[in-house]
Parts: sequence; C-alpha cells; structure tokens
Amino acid sequence: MVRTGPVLSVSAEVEAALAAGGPVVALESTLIAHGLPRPRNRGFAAELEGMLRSRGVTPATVAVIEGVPTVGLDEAGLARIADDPAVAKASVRDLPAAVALGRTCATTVAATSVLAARAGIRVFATGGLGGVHRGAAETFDESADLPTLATTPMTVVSAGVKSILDVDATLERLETLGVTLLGWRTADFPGFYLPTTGRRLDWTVRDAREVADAMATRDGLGLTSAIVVANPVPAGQALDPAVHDEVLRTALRRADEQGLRGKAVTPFLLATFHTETGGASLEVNLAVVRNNAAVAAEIATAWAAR
Ligand code: PSU
Ligand code: MN
Repeated sequence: MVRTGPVLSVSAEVEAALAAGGPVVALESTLIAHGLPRPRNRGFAAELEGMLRSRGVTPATVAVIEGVPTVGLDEAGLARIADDPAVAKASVRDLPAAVALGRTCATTVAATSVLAARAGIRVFATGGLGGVHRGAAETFDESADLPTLATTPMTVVSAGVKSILDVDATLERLETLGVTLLGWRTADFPGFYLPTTGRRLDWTVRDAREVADAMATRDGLGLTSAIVVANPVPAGQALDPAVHDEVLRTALRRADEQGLRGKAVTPFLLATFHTETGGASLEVNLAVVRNNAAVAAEIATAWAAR
C-alpha cells in the first residue's frame, strides 16, 4: 500500500488560525519533557500557551502522540508530554520510526521545525538551539538542529545556543549552513543562561517588522533556510557568570565520567545545572523561554499583518 494521506494532525484551532492568515507560534515539546523538571514543566507548558493567546496569537505545541505527529496539542497531549517519563526525545530522523511504531515522543527544535513548517507555520519559539558540543572534534556530537535549520524555512526565536556548547564552532557551522542570524536589539550573540557569549553578530534588528521583511526576502529569493532571531535574556534574569562556569565544569566532567552519548547529553547537562544551582538555572531557563515566546508573538503578528 502506498501511503498518501496526511501524516500530520493539525488541531482545529491552529488550522483555523492559519486559514484566516492569523498569527501562529509553534512551541517545542522536548524542552517540556526533557529540559524542565516535573511537575513544574506541566504548568509552564500551559502558561506559555496562555501567554500567546493573551497576545492574540494561536499557540501550536508540537509532539508525536501515539504515532501521530501533532501540531497543536490538546490538554491531554500536553499532560502526556509533561507527565509521562517514558516519552522519548525525537529529532527529525526519529519521526519515521516513531510514527511506524506508534510511539509518543517530544520533538526537538529540528523535529518541531520540520512538522510546524509542514503545517504552514512560519514562527517558532524555543529556549536555546542545539549546536556543536565541546569536544566535538573527537565525539562528532553536533545537534541535528543545525543541518535541519539549513533546509527548513522557519523563523526560530532562541536565546542563542545553549552555553553548554562550543559556541564558536556552532557559529561557524551556522554560517556554513546558510542560516540567517539576527540579533534582537543586540549585536552580541547571547548565551542562553547568559546575556552574551562575547561574540559579535553581523546583523541586529530593532523590531518585528524588520524580521518579517527578512522573512519575505528569504521567501522571495527562493531560499529555504531558517532565520534565527537571537534574543538575550535580560541581565537581571540571567545566571551569575561565575556560578555558570563552575557548574558547567562539574556537569561536563560528570557527563564524561558517566560516558554519556547521543541524545542523553543535553538533558543531562541541563538537569545537572538545575540541581547544582539549587533551581536558579531553572528560573533562568523559564525566563528565557517566556521572553522568546513574547518576541515570537510580535514577529508572528507582524508577519500576519503583511
Ligand atoms: N531549549 C531549552 N531546553 C531544551 C531544549 C532547548 O531551553 O531542552 C532542547 C531543544 O529541543 C533542542 C534540544 O533541540 O534541546 C537539543 O538537543 P540535542 O543537543 O541532543 O540536539
Ligand atoms: Mn547530540
């Protein structure tokens, strides 16, 4: 049998918003299932959706629910992703397997971008992108987020890349892969828990209209790569840089001692931060995602107004 039907389920709310040309923002589920601790993650997933709705924007949280790639989770889907420890982490390459085997998976930046773009969504908010891990010259550990963003026409609002990564190598890869990088009211590349990595950006945008203009140009030129809008966490909400560096050393050493590999690395490093900082990094992570969702709401609104 040749399977030609839709392999994607789009919620009625999201479908209606897209059909009306209204603003829609995609949200990912890996950060809920594997980046934030239970039970706090559940309330936060609902809070994010509520925040977007209060700004007139339709939220579309993305995951694979019992083998169905779903854009716009309902209450039960959100609860499942947040509460069930058996939920797997799916990047793009995992989607065919997860669907074939009827599994429930949270989707990464890469997988969320692909599914949301397929549904017709153009703007997506996350925390921090995946990238090139420290020591990648030996381990080859580079997030599939990077090559996927090279080929997926999504605008992703993130606080740069996670500071647990090799930032310079990640910036080089983003350049090679042709991913457009725009600083949101900043010329410094942000570092997730920290407002800056000390690396300069080539381009700074002042408002959502400028981002929407860049999106239209990208489309007009027939480019199919992503635009990353890098939004720094405000200094007052960031982690203390000294605490950050100290905890990062501990987390990297433990990951190495435990011989962690593959998709377990990033969740382990984030969880170690949350415990070693006594929850301080968790508050920063939540602030990062809230701020990114707010900027994504502005961009989606400007895009819908074009
Ligand atoms: N942002 C966060 N927390 C997270 C992530 C992003 O604040 O947990 C997730 C995203 O889903 C991203 C993933 O795609 O981390 C990267 O995982 P990896 O390094 O294994 O590609
Ligand atoms: Mn990896």
